[in-house]
Amino acid sequence: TVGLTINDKNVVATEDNSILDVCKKNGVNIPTLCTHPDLNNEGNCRMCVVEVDGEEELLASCNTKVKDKMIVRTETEKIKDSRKATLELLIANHPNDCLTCDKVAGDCELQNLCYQYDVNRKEQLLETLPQKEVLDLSSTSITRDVNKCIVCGNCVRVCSETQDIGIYDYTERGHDTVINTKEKEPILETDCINCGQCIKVCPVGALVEKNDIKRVRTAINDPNVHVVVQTAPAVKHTLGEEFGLEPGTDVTGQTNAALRKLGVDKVFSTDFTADLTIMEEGTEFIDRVQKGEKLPLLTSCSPGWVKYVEHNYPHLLENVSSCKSPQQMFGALSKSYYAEINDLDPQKIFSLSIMPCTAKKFEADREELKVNGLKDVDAVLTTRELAKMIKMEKIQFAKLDEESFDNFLGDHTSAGRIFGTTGGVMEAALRTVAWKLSDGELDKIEYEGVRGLTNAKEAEIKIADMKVKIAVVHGTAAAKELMKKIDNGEKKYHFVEIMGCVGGCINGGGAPIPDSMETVKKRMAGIYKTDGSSILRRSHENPLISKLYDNYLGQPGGHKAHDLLHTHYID
Ligand code: HC0
Repeated sequence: TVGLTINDKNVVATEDNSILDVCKKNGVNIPTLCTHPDLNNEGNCRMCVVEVDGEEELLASCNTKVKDKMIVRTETEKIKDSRKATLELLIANHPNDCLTCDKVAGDCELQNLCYQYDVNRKEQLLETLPQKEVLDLSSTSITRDVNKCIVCGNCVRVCSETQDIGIYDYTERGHDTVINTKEKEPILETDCINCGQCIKVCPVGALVEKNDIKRVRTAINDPNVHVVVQTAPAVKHTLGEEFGLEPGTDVTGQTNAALRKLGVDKVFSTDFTADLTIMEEGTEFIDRVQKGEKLPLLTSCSPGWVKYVEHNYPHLLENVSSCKSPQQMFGALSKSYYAEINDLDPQKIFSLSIMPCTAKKFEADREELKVNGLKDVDAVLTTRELAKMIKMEKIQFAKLDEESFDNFLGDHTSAGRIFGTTGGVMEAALRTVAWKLSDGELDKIEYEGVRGLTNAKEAEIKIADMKVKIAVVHGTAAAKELMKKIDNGEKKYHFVEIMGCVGGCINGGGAPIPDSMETVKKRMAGIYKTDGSSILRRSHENPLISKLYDNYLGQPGGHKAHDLLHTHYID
């Protein structure tokens, strides 16, 4: 350990820590634009400079290690002037469109720091610089405006290090350095899987989700359109963060109430069709095991992951479950089962979904998921977009009385809820598959081995006279490692759950920001807390699902279920 002083206060630290880390641990705030708790530091932004006795120049605290007897100051006039100058340079190159920027005020770190350091663009006699690039609107999930980029490098690192995809890179040199896609092509033409992790680490509005609020408003305000909404499992444990509640807090009831206040006609839940997915995917799994074909079965509910397979392992697409994701199953049922029961014209139903995921916008747009020419889901809003709408309507979210779901497509078991975290789909499937294969004898509920944030989890589970080999991975970097081994025969499994984002949907690209793995752990704990206190914890126990099969679908895996709930990816 070493002893040093920070702003005249003695502190103790270990030598391998940066000044920034030690300051943070001791409650000393240092502004940064290019650091993120889940990423390595590159020291690009120069906002975190500090004064160290004996050093002439200011030092970047993020990549300067502490030393014994160091004397550090974090907020002198010299430092403030330097930070202000850095900010002035950044905003001289930055579009002046804060009024209409999709990065919400308060979420834009650049704007926050300009307030803090009293940087006023009007005082500057700087010419408006020519626009460097046009807005990239090619992706259905991500909007990219190079003009707003401050070259912090966070998107480069998250895409290459965390996700191991790497569509972004630094281009040009010196003052002209910008971040662009590697071949400077539109996002749509890259290997982007739409996961949106780059949006979450962008400190400004250079990367945002494609804004679908206007389309949703238009539908809600049209008296001839019937708007039904589904909310994803992870949304129910993250939306509260936008209104000051602890990560993980279960806000299902308040979310239902807020959506009704926003004017949607019926409020339902993706957790319901997550239960349905288990019935369909469980049946598919048992069938493949009995026939010994297309194993391992790979889950299909994460659209970022499905896209990743299409790009990298097209020859393994057959292994991907034919089940549509719960989002799409819900959409398909809203325009068939729900429409029939309520004597509604499917053409007049607007199926809206609230997702923690930017890739869900892409999924909803896929041609091969249409039924009778109709899209299952008409619009997808991220958790952040829903929060924006709630704030714009001045709804006091945290004070709302809890409300329940509407009938038919809402109530669910907590097996559907745990889908929102890595390992959840597998655990929910095991709860039902074990019960089915053992003729109701095996009623194990909690499978600890598939839980947690370990990159790759695997287990061998004895069900009746079978040993089922399973694996769970999350984040495409870990998926890449596992897929290599599956592809070359080094690893053999029966069933593999893969989610495109580290931690699963609770860390989706549409989740509240800022967040980090620490936040993700709390969100995960919230989901398991709700699961632990639920009465119905296995998908096959959902009475609404039994009713759906009895009155409409017939058998799991049957003809009608196939038409509505299954697909074949044809990239
Ligand atoms: Fe997920 Fe889903 S669990 S992908 O993360 O399977 O986005 O929350 O809604 O569809 O249910 C996201 C979350 C979903 C779907 C479900 C699955």
